[in-house]
Amino acid sequence: MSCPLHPKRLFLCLLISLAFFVVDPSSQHLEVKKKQMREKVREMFYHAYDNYMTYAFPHDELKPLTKSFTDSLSELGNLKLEHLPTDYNGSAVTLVESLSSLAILGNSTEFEKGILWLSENLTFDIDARVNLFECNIRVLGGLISAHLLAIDPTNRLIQGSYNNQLLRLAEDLGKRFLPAFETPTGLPYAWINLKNGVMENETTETSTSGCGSLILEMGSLSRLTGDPRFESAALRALRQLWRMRSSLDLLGTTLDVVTGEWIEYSSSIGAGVDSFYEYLLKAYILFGKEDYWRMFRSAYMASQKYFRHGPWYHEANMWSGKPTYWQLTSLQAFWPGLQVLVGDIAAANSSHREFFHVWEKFGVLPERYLLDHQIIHPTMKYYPLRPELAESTFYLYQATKDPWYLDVGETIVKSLNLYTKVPGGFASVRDVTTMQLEDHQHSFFLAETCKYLYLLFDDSFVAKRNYIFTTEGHPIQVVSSWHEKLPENYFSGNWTLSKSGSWESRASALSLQVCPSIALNSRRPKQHRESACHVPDEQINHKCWSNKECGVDATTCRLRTCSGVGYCGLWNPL
Ligand code: DMJ
Repeated sequence: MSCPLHPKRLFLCLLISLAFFVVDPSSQHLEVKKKQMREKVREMFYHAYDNYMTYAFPHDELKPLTKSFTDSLSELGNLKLEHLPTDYNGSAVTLVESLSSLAILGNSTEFEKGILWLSENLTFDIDARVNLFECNIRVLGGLISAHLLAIDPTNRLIQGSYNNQLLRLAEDLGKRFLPAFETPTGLPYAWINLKNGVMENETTETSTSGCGSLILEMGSLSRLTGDPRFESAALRALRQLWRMRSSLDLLGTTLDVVTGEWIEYSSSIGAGVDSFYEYLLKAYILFGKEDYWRMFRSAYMASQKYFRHGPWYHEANMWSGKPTYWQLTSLQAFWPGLQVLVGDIAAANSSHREFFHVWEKFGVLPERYLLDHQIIHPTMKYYPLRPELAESTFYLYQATKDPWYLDVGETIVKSLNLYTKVPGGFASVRDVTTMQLEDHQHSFFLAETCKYLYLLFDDSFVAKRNYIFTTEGHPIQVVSSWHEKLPENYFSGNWTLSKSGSWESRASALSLQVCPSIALNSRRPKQHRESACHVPDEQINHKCWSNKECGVDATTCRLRTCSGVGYCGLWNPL
């Protein structure tokens, strides 16, 4: 500001300048609240972590009610403990899953201690049948992410020397995955024995998410090791899956990896499919391959057309598009977070409100809620400490900075402490109508639930760096050298990508920056753009009679149109 030295003007200038330094009491209040909340979440994380380390480590997961352990990595393969080698002590899954959270909390001592222990003790040479998807997102993803955090100089997490021990463990595990992909279709078996490969008479049934959500971890492993086999196996499976889509661009939920036939035709954004969508978009962000975006765009459009009913998403038959099941599943609550990455903030906001409404109704989110009857599913009444609502809340707060999302986070924190905290950790809820507990603290509570809640109240980690989060909440750095071809405009640091031409304004929330369009505006002041911080839809519930009611999409700046069934969306292909 320039202040010419005339006394009257000088006084005015002083007043104006002072105003800049007066702290807005509401923002001060917000900062105090954020600080209190992040301390509460920190306490939650350490309550879960310390109990795990005391009563369960080096086994996989904690049983918080009996203060004992479970070896879930192999239990996930339905093996009873007596089938495991007698000297088997677990694979410390919760420790592997906790490393990236420890890094975000800035606990370099525990992070480094964990790495040392794993590098000296962790082995995958065990006769255990494990679920490929779970082992990939939890163990491979956890190791790769911690490796990237360890070598990122901005984190200063390692005091001594780090010799890529985690990457070597990841490479060993990745190699043990490869036999699963040796099928006529290239689609991987759902189960693999880490020591012996695919077992005799192994089931050939798997899920869409099971074979379509491997590319982030296996692609990163290839980029880091220079061994292309991991990425090409995961990519081949993804492409095969995409070839199996219906003419409506929908995929079923389960399939046969040998015949390549669909088993379950009902399609959704929830269980069995969820992370397939997530990985198409995030693979595009991470690897910059146009193919991923093309697949994602078609799949996303189809999801909006066939599943969406206002803020809700029901299931539909992949061939006919006709609704099958009208149910909300708690896994679907990740969807608004994904929509933030797409830039579809208005849609994200309206769905998120509905999930939160159900959370408030029960105190936590039940696994299934029947939308047509507005009642809880008779048997799936559990809440295993899932992270999805906290995850979406974090993304929406990043995109809008609307303090209402902090209140949502506070409600989630209160519920978790009220209903699930026990002296030995945090226990899953068996029945949300009675709040009866179950003796299990899943590792994703540390990898995701606590992490997203913490990031909601302290975004310094994401503000300074450009990371995407895997479906298990493990951060992977977005680096331009991994991009197939560099975007035409690459704003280092702040932007994942930005292109000219018809795609140009789809920079945005992809890099988790706030108000991206405003920043873009300042570079090209004459160009009109909507900001992701404003919800541009005229129709907040997205219902419409004509195109002109639908407004402009926040981040893509493309015109929304009214669909045949009366909902605004990005229906027109680019
Ligand atoms: C996590 O293991 C992952 O997010 C996965 O994709 C599905 N959801 C669970 C936790 O609910």
